[in-house]
Amino acid sequence: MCAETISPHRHDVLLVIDVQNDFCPGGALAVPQGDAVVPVINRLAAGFEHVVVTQDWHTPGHESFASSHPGHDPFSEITVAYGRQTLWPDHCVQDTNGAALHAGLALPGAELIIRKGFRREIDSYSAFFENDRKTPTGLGGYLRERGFQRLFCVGLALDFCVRFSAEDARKQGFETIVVESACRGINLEGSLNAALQSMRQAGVTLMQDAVLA
Ligand code: VGL
Ligand code: ZN
Repeated sequence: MCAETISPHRHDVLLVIDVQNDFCPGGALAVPQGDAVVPVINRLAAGFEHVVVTQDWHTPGHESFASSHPGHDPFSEITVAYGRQTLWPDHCVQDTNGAALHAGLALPGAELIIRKGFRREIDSYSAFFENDRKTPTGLGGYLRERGFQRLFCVGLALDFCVRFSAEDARKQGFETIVVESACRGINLEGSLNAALQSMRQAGVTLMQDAVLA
């Protein structure tokens, strides 16, 4: 893997997406090697003045859970009010251990934790807009008001929450970089390749690996 050197400056933010127990091995919606991102993110975070964290934060009985739709299996799709929605195993239920950030994350200076997916009827992959693509989380306004210009996105899962967050960040006018070595994907029916292609098309910069200068 070819590592690029980065020197974060004061208008840069490291956006750490959904590094939660349920997305790590042993969790309810485990991403293969999900926990491998933890030391990579910790190393990167040490070089950033500004770190923002997201947390998937669902109600019990959330609409995105297969268990809320009798007869439908996890990883199948249904149509809901806002369009197609993949159904997931119950995960990241508010205030449970599965929803907690991975204990190995060392982000003492994180300035904001933004929670998403907390409305029972709407899922939210993106850190900016929920899956109806209309309901804002407020993150765009926060980042603009703070004068940030460039976002480095890392975390889980590369083909869902990282992808949609990065694409929305770009649409919101932020220069957006995804560091792949600090992400892992679920890869549901080719979703990993689709995500990489879609992010490139959206103007997101993909870095295979990054080390601090
Ligand atoms: C995620 C599926 C469901 C993610 C969250 O963090 O990528 N994926 N909820
Ligand atoms: Zn979720």
